[in-house]
Amino acid sequence: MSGRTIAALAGVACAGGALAAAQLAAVAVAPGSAPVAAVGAAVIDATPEPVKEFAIRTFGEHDKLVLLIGIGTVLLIAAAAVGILSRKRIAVGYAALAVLGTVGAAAALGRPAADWTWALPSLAGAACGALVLWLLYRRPKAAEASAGERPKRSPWASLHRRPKTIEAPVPGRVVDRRGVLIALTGAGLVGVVGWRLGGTGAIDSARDAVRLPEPASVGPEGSGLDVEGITSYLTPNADFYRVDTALVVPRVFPDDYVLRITGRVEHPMELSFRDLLDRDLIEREITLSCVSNQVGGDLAGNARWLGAPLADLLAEARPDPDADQVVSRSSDGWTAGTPTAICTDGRDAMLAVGMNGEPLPLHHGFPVRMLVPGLYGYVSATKWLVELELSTFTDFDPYWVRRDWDAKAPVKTFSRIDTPDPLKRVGTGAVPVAGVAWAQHRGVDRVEVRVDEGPWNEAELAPVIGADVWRQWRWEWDAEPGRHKLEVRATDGEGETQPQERQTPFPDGATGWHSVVVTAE
Ligand SMILES: Nc1nc2c(c(=O)[nH]1)N[C@H]1C(S)=C(S)[C@@H](COP(=O)(O)O)O[C@H]1N2
Ligand SMILES: [Mo]
Repeated sequence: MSGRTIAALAGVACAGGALAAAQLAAVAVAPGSAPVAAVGAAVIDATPEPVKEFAIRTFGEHDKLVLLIGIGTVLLIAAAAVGILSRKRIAVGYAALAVLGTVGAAAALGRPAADWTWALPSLAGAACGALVLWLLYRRPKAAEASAGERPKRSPWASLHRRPKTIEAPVPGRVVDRRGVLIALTGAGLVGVVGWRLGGTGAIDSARDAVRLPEPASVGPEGSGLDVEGITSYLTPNADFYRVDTALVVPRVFPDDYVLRITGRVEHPMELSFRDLLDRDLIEREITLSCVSNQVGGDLAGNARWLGAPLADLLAEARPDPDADQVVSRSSDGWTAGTPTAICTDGRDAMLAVGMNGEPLPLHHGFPVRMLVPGLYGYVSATKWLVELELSTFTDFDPYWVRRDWDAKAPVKTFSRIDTPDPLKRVGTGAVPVAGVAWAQHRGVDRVEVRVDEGPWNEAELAPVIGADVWRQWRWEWDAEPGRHKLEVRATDGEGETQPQERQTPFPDGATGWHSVVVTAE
């Protein structure tokens, strides 16, 4: 290995040592305070809207993984370059670590849930990185300044006795080859320990220990159509789409849980998790969908939710008459704003604790999330919910509204072809065409399919249990040989037909008919 490569690896070892130490320190402070997590979260918050849309469109639910890989790659390249430069000027290495520590600490302090201790992991990490740098890079003695010479003493010498060979000399410092190996291994080990200790073990056990009470009121059970390839009527928890800004999943322990009802209310309240479970809970099937869903997209799911009715809680808190917005706040500071009038108009708005018979999964808001049928998730479905603040639409802009998304976003009527697959070859004759359609809180009354822009054909619909759930549909197509375009459109319970005109998800939800092209032969 050339001296350059060793120096590059030494740079990576310093950065790795810094990040691993910080990861370990973050176990004691908070998972979100680790520098990569904090910087990643800050990047998510600062990303301009078009880039964010691009990321969701391109990477879907893997957007966070892609971000982490991106940050990791940038760090790796920068660390290698700094490692090489540090041979000539060691100050470059110390300066780079100082920048890493400062940026990490600043990003962590900027998180909504942060207190001053959140700066510590980044600072401790930078200090450890500096120590590794000091240990690895040393000034060669004049006598060693030719290749193959052995150093007399290095800082490592106190840790392991045998002298080691040094790299071809460059003016400046030389890097201890074996020290690099030790430092890389050490950083890896500390990183793994930090990662494991910071894992979800404790919160998983807390979730396993939750016993959900029986609901006081049980809603009807819907059912689906039996067609191969159609979206299942109820979405299993493991398959339910996930959208949020949380790079590190918030860990909210039921034992410490407090929900605060604050702001423009006559009677501010605090409820424990137990207080919520002890209320008369309702269980309802509700379809949740995301405003970022594209035509034909799958950012929607249907589950049986168990929760405390929101309207009753608000009634107890007695909102001021002018408090037209309920701001719901998550433990990581994310906010949504929902019209008070909609929360209290009789629909099944709830603070959910259960999803398909289980406590909420971690990724879906454990232990408590909000749900309001008929509204997109970003204006209603706050996960890891810790506060309801009665406010007004003039006084407060929640997270996505500050980023120019619409403040009041009812779900748009939507229909999707699940089968046949686009561009797939099908047989001729009877081919089932099927999918789902939704228009939460207005309901789906009709779904129509057409072939090659011919006349519309009415599809068969699954039995309806209410306006808040999606409906599966099915139509039997008599396919003739050749390439064909299939299109679908739905009509909601108010008689409005889904518009053909294509609109992007920004700022209040996509529109347009979904189509697939298939070849029959
Ligand atoms: N705390 C928090 N809650 C949140 C979000 C978020 O970013 N943070 N995203 C919202 C959005 S945009 C949607 S579409 C739904 C998605 O809920 P799910 O991940 O359970 O499907 O959660 C909502 N609740
Ligand atoms: Mo969303």
